[in-house]
Amino acid sequence: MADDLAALQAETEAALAAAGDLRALDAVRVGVLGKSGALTGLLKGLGAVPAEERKERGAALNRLKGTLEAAIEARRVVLDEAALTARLAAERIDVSLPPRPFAPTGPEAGAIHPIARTIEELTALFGAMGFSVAEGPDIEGDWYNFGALNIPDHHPARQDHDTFYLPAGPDGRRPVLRTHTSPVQIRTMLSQEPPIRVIVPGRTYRADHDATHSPMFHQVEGLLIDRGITLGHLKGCLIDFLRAFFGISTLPVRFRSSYFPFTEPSMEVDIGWNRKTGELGAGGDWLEILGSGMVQPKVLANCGIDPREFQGFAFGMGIERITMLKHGIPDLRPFYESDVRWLRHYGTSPLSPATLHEGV
Ligand code: 2NL
Repeated sequence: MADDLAALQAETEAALAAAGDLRALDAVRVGVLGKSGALTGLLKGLGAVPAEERKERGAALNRLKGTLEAAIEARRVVLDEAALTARLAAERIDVSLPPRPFAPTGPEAGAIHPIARTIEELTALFGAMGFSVAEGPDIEGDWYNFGALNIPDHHPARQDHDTFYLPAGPDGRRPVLRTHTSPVQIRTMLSQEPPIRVIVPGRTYRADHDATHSPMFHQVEGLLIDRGITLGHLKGCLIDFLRAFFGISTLPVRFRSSYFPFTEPSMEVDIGWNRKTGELGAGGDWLEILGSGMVQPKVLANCGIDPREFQGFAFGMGIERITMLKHGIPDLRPFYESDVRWLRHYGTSPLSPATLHEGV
C-alpha cells in the first residue's frame, strides 16, 4: 500500500478509537468519506494520476474505502450499545414512586357525561342489592322485542312504541331497533337458570322527536326471578332504590295500579315532590317515575321458566328522566349535543367514581 494510504488508515483508526460517542464517530466518517473527506479527495484526484499507475491506485483506494467503512460500522455498533446502556441506567423507573393522577384537574380534565354517571350509580346501587349488569344487541328480532313479552302481532302496544323497522331478513320478519331493553332480560332468562337478578341499562329507540323525546334514548330495566317472590319484595327493592338514588331517606313513594302486557299485576311508581318549585321529597304532589310489576306467567313460560315454581318482578324507567330530575336539568336535547360547556356544568369528575355511602 502506498505510504499516504497507510497513513490515512492509521490516522482514521486512531480517530475511531478516540471517538467517545456517535456524534464524534460521525465527525470522523464525514472527515474521511464525506463530500470533502480525505479519502473522497484522493478518489477525486485519481484522474490526475499517470495512466499506468491509475488502475493499481484505484484498486488500493477502493480497498481502503471498504476497510474504513467496515471499521466505522464496527465502532458504531460499540457506541450504540454503550449509548443504550447509559440510557437504561439513566431512565431507570422507581416503581415505588407514588403515581401522579393520570388526568389533569380543572376544566381540562374532562367530565363523565350525566347519562354515563347515572348508569354508574345504578350499577353501584343495584349491585349492592345483588344485581349484575346484562347487555344485548340494539337490533333485535321481533319475537325478542315483542312476542316473548306477551305483545302479540296486532297488539296496540306495537303502535304505541313507534318502532323503527329494518328491511326484512330471509325469514320475512323485519328486525327492529329495540324499543325497550326487555329483550335483554328475555335473552337472560333463556340462557340462565333462576335465581336471576339483573339490571339492563342501555340505548333504546322510538320514532318520536320533540322537545321531550329523542329517537334514541336510554332505559334501565331490572328483573329478579326466584322462588316465593312477592309484590312486597318489589316494593321494598324500589323504595330503597329511589331513596338512595335521590339521596332523600324520607322520599315519599306511592304505588298505583296500571297495565303492561308483560307484568301482572302492574304498578306505576310515583315519588313526592313540589310541582311549583320542582323540589323532590316534599310538597304534596306526585310525580310518575317508573313502571313495574310481577312478571306475567306467560312471559316466564315463553322463556322456559315454570311459573308455578318461580315468580319474579320487573321494572323499567327512563335514564334521561331520572337524571334530569336528580340534577335539575331542564332540557333533554343537550344530552346529545356534545357541547363542552354543558358537559362541564353537568358532568362529573372522572376522579370521583360513584360509591355507596347511604346513597350515591
Ligand atoms: C316503563 C315501564 C317496565 C318491565 C318494564 C319487564 C321485562 C320483562 C318481563 C317483565 Cl323481560 N317486565 N319490564 C316491566 C314493567 C315496567 O317499564 O315505564 N318503562 C320506561
